[in-house]
Amino acid sequence: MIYHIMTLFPDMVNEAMQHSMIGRARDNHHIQMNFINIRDYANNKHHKVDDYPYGGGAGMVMQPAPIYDAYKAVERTLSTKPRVIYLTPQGKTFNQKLAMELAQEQEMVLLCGHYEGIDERVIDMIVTDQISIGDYVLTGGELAAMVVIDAVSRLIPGVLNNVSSAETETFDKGLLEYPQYTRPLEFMGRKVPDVLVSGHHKNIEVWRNEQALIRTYQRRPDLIKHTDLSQQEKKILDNYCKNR
Ligand code: 6GU
Repeated sequence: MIYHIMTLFPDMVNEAMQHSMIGRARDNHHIQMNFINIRDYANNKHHKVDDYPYGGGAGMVMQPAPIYDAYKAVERTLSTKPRVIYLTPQGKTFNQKLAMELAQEQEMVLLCGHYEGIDERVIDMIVTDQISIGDYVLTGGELAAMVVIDAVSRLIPGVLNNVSSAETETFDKGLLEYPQYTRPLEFMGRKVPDVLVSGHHKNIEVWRNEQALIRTYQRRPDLIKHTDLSQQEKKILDNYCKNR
């Protein structure tokens, strides 16, 4: 996967994405990041890329020309038209399903806006997808681009050392994860649940499925569609509710 990141703050993204799994994925060439500094495409000697909004109002708006020229410079290096993702609170809310869809691409362009936004005309001309990472407002698209890159990259084969963990985790089955424990067996008087040290693999699996279901029911009832539950799962939740 090649991410072409169009931004006024390439160092912010580059430096943040040098650590842990994503840093290793870059070192191993499972993913590649190409930074395009939009300011390099400013056509004036002060390298100004924003101006006052027509019609008035607070803040500044990013001008269309530098963004258009920056995009065309990327496009010229590619043989096919990539998806061009504009990170904006006006976009479609990002989720695991969209991450899985984007992980199928060979490359993508991520456009990070700043100030009050980007001139609508260049959005109409080059953008294919608009994505928001949630219902709150950030100062720029860079953090959102990093969220998308992180969530997509971990789905690319070879990026996680554990092949199956990307598949079995939270949201794949539409449920939250079961609780995890490691050594010591007892911490400040609190013991690890007996079943996990029983060595009985079937019982462990049953217990984990129950925990995942109950936890989702407690914390994110919106994720549970009762029609999708098996008879067995309905029984687990009924039991849990009765014994509370
Ligand atoms: Cl993608 N950008 C900005 N600036 N704020 C956001 C966002 C994106 N998603 C949520 N808030």
